[in-house]
Parts: sequence; structure tokens; C-alpha cells
Amino acid sequence: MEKQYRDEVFEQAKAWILEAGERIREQIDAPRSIETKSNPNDLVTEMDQNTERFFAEKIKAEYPEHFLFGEEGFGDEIEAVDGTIWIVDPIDGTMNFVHQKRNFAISIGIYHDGIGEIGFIYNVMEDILYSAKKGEGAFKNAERLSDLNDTRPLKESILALNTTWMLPENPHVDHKGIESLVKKLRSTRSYGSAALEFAFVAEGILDGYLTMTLMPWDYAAGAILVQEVGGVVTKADQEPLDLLHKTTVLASRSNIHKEISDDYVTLKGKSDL
Ligand code: 2AM
Ligand code: CA
Repeated sequence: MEKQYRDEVFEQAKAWILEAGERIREQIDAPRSIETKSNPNDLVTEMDQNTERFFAEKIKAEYPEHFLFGEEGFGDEIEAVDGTIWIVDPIDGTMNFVHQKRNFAISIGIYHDGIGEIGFIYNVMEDILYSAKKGEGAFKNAERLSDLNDTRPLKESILALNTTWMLPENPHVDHKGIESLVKKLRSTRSYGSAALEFAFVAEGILDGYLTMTLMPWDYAAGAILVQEVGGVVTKADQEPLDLLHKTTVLASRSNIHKEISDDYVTLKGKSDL
């Protein structure tokens, strides 16, 4: 994507994200009906749907040649990465949105022919916008984020990790390896919003994020942000991410990435689930 065009799309997307976030903040205390999707804990609200519809309408009107790949299904059927695709999670961390009324984000990654060009993660209630453009670094609001420290050892690292992966019956990863990893680390965190977990890795307040089940809209923006500050983002077995399917993800500072994957992660099946 040409720089001038990327800058223009960036400014447009930023304005829409801030507007969508303001609408969510205005209605944060309104009564809402909550439905479930794939399981009783997979929540969705009208706010998720209305926010994605807002982006779908804006993108269609302004950029009819672009595609939208969104969690709530208001976009296009995407089967290939060709062209310009907005990969949108209107609310990442819906359970936090419903239960906590904070700790959720709007996540938008804009890809051209499979290359990440623009990433936004908007922590709505804190009004903090993380952003990145390919080759131009990452920002937290107006502050440029520093390149990640690549010397801190694993034993002094904090990793975002869900407790699920330590349960023997989890279908994705050998729990004993994760148990050893947890013992090795300084500590773990679990924020409940994949997008924010990526943003915190990019900011350097987390050293990494390991998960077994993410959809493209959960990591599309985050992967761009983390890579722009020198971090490494792959599937948990170090294979490249593929943008179209559910996947495992390991995002971290460069010096601990291979060690985590080689020494602690043994997948039970393929990394694309
Ligand atoms: P969501 O809120 O947009 O659904 C919670 O640990 C994180 O995982 C959130 O980012 C959440 O995104 C995501 N998530 C929840 N259920 C998921 C599922 N079945 N597959 C993939 N990601 C999921
Ligand atoms: Ca969502």
C-alpha cells in the first residue's frame, strides 16, 4: 500500500474508531440483552452488533473496493487475503464489557494482500488508542512506544496466559509443559481481551502472550503493533499466522519467543484448530 494512501486510510479509520468508542461510553450503563453464541460463556450484545454495523456502513460508503472481515458477520465472506481487508472486532472482551464495563477494546487491523498495513486497538473506557503503521512504529495515543527490551530472561518475565491451558483435559496443549512454564516465569496475567493483551506486550508491560484459540479479528491489529516494536508473533509452534482461521498465537519479546515454544509448548493437534 502506498504511504500517502495508507496515511489517509489511517486517519479515516482513527476518526471512526473514536466515534464508535464515544457511542459505547455514552451507553455503557444502559440496560442490555445478552445472548450467547458458541457456548454459554461466549457472549454477544447489541452493542457488538451495532458497532460492527457502524464500521460496515462507513467502510462500504467510503471504500467500496475494500472488504470487511468481522466477528459479528456484517462484512464479507473472506476466503483469500487478496485486496484490502479490514479485520474488525467491534468489542474484544465482551465478557469484560458485560460484567466489568471496562477492559474491552475495539480492534481493527487493515491488511493489503496479506500484509499488515495499519493496526488500531482502542481501550474504550480508558480512552487510550494504540496504533501502528507498517514500518513506522507503534504509538499509545501520541506517545511513540519504545522497541521492546530483548535481554530480560524468561524467569523475570510476565506472560499473559489463561488458566484453561493448565487443565489436563484441555484439548489443545500438553498441560504439564504449561505448568513448567508457569513455574519458570516471574508471574502470569489474564486480562480477558486478546487485543489488550497484545497492546500490553507492545507497550512492554507484559513480556508475552500465549493462547491456543484466537480468531483473526482477535489478533489482526495486535500482531502489527507487537511486530512494529520488534516483538515476534507466530502460531504457538512458531509457524506463521494465516489470517483466515482460528489459531494458536505466541506474541512476545524476541529473546524468549523460541525458548517458550521449544521448551514449554507441546500441541496436542495441529496449531490451526
Ligand atoms: P471476544 O470477547 O471478542 O469474544 C478472552 O479470553 C479472549 O478470547 C477475548 O479476546 C475473546 O474475544 C476471545 N475469545 C472468546 N471466545 C473465543 C473463541 N471461542 N474463539 C476465539 N477467541 C475467543
Ligand atoms: Ca468480539
